[in-house]
Amino acid sequence: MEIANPNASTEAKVEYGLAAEYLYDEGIKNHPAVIHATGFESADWLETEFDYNSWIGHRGYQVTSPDLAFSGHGVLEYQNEGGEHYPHVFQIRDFETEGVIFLRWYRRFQSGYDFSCQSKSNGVYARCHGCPESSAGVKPDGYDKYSCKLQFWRGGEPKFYTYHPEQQGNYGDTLPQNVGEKIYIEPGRWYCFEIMLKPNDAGQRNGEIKLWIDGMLKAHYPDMRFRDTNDLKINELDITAYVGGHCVAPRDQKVWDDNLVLATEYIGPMVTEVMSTPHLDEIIIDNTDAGFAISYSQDPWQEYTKVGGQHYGNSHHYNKQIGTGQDTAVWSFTVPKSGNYDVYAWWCEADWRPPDVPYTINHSGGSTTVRVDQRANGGQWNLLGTFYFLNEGSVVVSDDVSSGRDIVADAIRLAYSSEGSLGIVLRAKVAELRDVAAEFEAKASELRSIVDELDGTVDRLLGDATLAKFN
Ligand SMILES: [Ca+2]
Ligand SMILES: [Ca+2]
Ligand SMILES: [Ca+2]
Repeated sequence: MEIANPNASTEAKVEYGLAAEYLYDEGIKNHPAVIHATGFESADWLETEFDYNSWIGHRGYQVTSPDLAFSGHGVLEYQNEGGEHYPHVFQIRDFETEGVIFLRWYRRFQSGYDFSCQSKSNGVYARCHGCPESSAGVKPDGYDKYSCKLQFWRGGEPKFYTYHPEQQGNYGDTLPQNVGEKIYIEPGRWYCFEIMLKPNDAGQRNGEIKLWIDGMLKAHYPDMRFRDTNDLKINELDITAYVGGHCVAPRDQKVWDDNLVLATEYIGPMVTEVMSTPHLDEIIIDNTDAGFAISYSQDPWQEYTKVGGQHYGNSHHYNKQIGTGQDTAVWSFTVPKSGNYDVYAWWCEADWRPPDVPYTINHSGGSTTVRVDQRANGGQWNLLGTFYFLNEGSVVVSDDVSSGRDIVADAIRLAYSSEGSLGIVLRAKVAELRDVAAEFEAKASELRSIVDELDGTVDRLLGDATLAKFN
């Protein structure tokens, strides 16, 4: 989501993501879209925080020093050795994702860092199972591998380094920043880097890579082909700061990394207290959250769990048989402030799913049903429309579809968009008062029947001969 920082100038467009919910990234691991997160707080970060890892030419060590760390006490320190040229990479291979992936980290180059030899940085890989461990300088064939890393060129210019079947040579393509004004790295200060890799669907050229620096989009390459089979999924995270290519480190110099997060959703910069408020404008309800409920009369909803699947978080619910809308799932919420909200739905796509799944949005202006094709557009937020909410609302999905099976109920998201016109606000308030009046009416008739009953009891009592003296 894109929110202008109220403290920044109007041109600065910093995009905040899921990190905005976690001050100083504390607890960010609990977000359903987060696969890995580390602040390098302990010396055994690699062993304790990742299930599978290996390393090549290890020259990176955790150090505990609040002065050196971006956040907390610990930080990863890399040593580039003068005259040396070797890879040092931590390879994490304990996950696999169906679709888009985001990797964010903070990096600082030592003051006076000499960028005269290119230096590689963190990134993600897809490697087919059983393929060679190292295949640098081998052009991908659509079935074996693809990757996207960041690297720093002469003058401290960040560029993509990406292997894909349409690259120009045997080594990966180097792609420069192509959005707005280029950023060149100043040694001695921290930067927030985030890269996104969205693999294409096999047979289509709809892959994408993006780069953000300090939350600002700096590079975007759409229409890419990374693979020719959907089985080739992203399954490796590389953490590295090696000096490489065809030159050597000009001298001993250091690089530090901190606050690294790998997720299936945009992460954005770390926030401090002052900046956390914009995210109150967003609500996400997953099928594992308290606001989600299911009911059925035909066939029960079932939960499908798979870590890192295309669904939001690690699971989705599905209803197998199509019906007449008797089997429903509902996401209920109270908005943080009245206004127009963009309402999105997330699902997990499959060929056999229905082409017309109804999402009914119960907003303050009534109910609106939007039908979506769950055979496509899975693994992303899909806009259902913009609706006004005075305070409460809900989104309902049902099995009232024309064909297919396994209707998905996964997650919904609301993002505040505007205040709402006077007409919309007044109509919503009138509808709310109508509800209050109806409630009073119901209570009044309830009270009336109690009074009638009491009246009858009094009549009976006074008609009783033994109580006649009270007459
Ligand atoms: Ca840290
Ligand atoms: Ca989910
Ligand atoms: Ca059903």
